[in-house]
Amino acid sequence: MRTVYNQRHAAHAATHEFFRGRLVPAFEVPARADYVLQAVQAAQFGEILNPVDHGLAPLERVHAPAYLRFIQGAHAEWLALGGEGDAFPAVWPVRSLRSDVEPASFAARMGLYSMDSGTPLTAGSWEASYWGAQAALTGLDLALGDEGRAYVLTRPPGHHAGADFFGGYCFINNAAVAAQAALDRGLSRVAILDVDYHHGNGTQAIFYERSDVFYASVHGDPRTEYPFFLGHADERGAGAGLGFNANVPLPSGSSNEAWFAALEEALAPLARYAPDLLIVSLGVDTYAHDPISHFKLDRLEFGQLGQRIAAFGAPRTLFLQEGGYATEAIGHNVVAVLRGFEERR
Ligand code: OKP
Ligand code: ZN
Repeated sequence: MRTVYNQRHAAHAATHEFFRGRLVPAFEVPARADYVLQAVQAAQFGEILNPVDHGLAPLERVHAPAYLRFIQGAHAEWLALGGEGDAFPAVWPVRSLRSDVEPASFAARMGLYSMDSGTPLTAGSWEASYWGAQAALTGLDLALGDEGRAYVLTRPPGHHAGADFFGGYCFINNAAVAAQAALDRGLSRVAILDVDYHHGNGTQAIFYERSDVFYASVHGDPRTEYPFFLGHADERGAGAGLGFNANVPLPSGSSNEAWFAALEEALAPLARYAPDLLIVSLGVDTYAHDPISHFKLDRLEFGQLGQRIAAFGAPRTLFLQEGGYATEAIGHNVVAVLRGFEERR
């Protein structure tokens, strides 16, 4: 299986993030991708390719153009106003406030276009995220070709980013961009299996009222885990999308047995859906020693996950890197998934 590596990822390098009202060292750091690259190289899975530029149009199929323009220029605006270092939002248009009018104030637009203060907007956030989406589109090219599969090594992650907001370390929703591009190239059914510890609220929201993309996720229960305000089991889609969304939340600290049972619950409706393409939002923050998450998967279980995805038997499979914060272990965990997949397919 070939890898597409977003070599511009390091342009997004936050030193700190807000946590419990304090700035703490950032978890989502460039070293994450460096470790995965080393592990993928050592595993000799095959060629490692650079992303091919597919332009802005495929991003605009998912994200509001005004949002993309904002992210593109936001850090320069922040500096021009005398801001130093990374930019953070501090005010949000919650219930009863209007979000249909774009304010002139930069601080207000930061809030309009975000969901949390835990996501530093850096000088290189746009560059890294733009090329991350290009990497996803290049991976899609491979998955739609003869090989039928690819792994996209990128950061920052994407699954929390909505059509017009950033958050949860995410700016551009790579899985959504790839899914929409696949439909635009003539596929009719795309499934997204999100195995990151955190619910992919952005991906779910983007496709919630549609039947052409089925979103299924196993994740930490939002009653206690980020992103808190989405990811409950009763969210099954709406309108034309009713029945095309499946959430399997699990309590923090759940056993591996419970996790694999939940995976089966998520895979069952996906199997009935019989997608032309399976996109895997591959977060490995389900790892037992992840510093911000609370499941218990380890090398053995990551291998079993890869095997199970292979046994699912989608005609095409695209793995996209999402979370995973036990920096030195991420590479080994990703390789375990990909190796399990390759063995079984
Ligand atoms: C992104 B992805 C920890 C607070 C948690 C948000 C977590 C985003 C996870 N300091 N902040 O789903 O792995
Ligand atoms: Zn996560």
